[in-house]
Amino acid sequence: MKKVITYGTFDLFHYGHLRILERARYYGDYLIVAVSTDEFNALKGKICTYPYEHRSKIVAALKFVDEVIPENNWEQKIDDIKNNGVDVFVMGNDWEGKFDFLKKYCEVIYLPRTDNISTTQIKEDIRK
Ligand code: C2G
Repeated sequence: MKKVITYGTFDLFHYGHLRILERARYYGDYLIVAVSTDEFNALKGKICTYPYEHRSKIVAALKFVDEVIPENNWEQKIDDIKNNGVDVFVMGNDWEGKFDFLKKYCEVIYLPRTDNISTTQIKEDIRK
């Protein structure tokens, strides 16, 4: 079984999130999504609208997501890849090159982001 992993906050879940997860899934047969905990988001300087419990359940409900794990820190990716037998690491290309150090452990793929949508944009739209 070819296993894929991807990471993210997935706050105010939107179509861009859906597309990256759907595309990631089809690089293998099993998709693990590591969702950033509220504590880790604070480290990333992100204040989430939805708590981890909600963000992780929304992602877990998607038919092409097989497993959700917490992302607690920047350092866990190598262990996640080794411990879960991951073959492919996928991220949106706003991260292009940032995770090339993982190429020693698995395939690293950056996919084009979905244009004109972001959690930040949604928050601004709601404020109008
Ligand atoms: N994304 C996308 N298109 C958008 C918005 C986001 O393809 N319009 C992708 C991002 O490139 C990322 C994923 O959706 O691969 C999740 O995005 P965020 O929730 O913003 O996650 P981020 O803050 O980038 O956290 O260790 C990695 C971090 O956890 C990534």
